[in-house]
Amino acid sequence: MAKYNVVFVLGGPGAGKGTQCENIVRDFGYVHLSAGDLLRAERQRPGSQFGEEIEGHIRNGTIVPVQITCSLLRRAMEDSGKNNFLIDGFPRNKDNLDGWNKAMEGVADVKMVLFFDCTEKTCIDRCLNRGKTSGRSDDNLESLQKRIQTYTNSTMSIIEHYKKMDLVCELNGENSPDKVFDEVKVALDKLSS
Ligand code: UP5
Ligand code: MG
Repeated sequence: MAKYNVVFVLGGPGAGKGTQCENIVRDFGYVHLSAGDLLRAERQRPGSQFGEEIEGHIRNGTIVPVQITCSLLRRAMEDSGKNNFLIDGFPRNKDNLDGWNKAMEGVADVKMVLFFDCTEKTCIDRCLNRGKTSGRSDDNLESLQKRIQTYTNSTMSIIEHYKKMDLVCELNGENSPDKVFDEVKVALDKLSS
């Protein structure tokens, strides 16, 4: 039997992945692991051999090699002592998907993919607005255009892959946070029933 239950949370930059994950943690008791947050923490960790490489990818909106991201995720899963995880912002491309499947086969079961669909304009507006206070080195127009490009060229096909496996629950990320969460609740209730 697989050890861990996983819900992947995908969607463009600023689609509301982190916001909805906070709601889910509060009401459903999953552990939230944001791949982006784990990478940002690793970038800051004194002595990390990956700091510069990670920062280069984040600023350019490109994707960090899966060995780095997947080992950060796996360590966080093991350290938590828990079984149910929301993995936010991963897998983003084929390298991520293949690396995850190889490392986590028999260890983790992907139960569902929550996909927040948002227009490019909404994604950009939200991230630029957040950029006024976030301090994130990628919340600027130049990085955002690259993030959107990577999302369109590399991540959409991962969502399609999971659609074919009938695992995707697609939600309209344009709605208000409360309305989006109403839909999230229905999806997660179904999963636990
Ligand atoms: N907001 C949220 N929901 C709203 C709503 N319904 N209505 C109105 N406003 C809403 O939200 C963004 C902003 O919008 C906030 O101000 C929020 O209040 C508001 P948030 O919930 O933070 O959106 P989220 O989807 O989490 O946006 P985020 O910017 O975190 O998404 P990204 O996917 O771009 O960023 P992430 O941190 O996942 O990745 C960053 C970079 O790390 C990547 O570009 C990549 O370089 C690297 N990375 C990897 O290489 N590999 C990985 O596996 C993961 C990341
Ligand atoms: Mg986020």
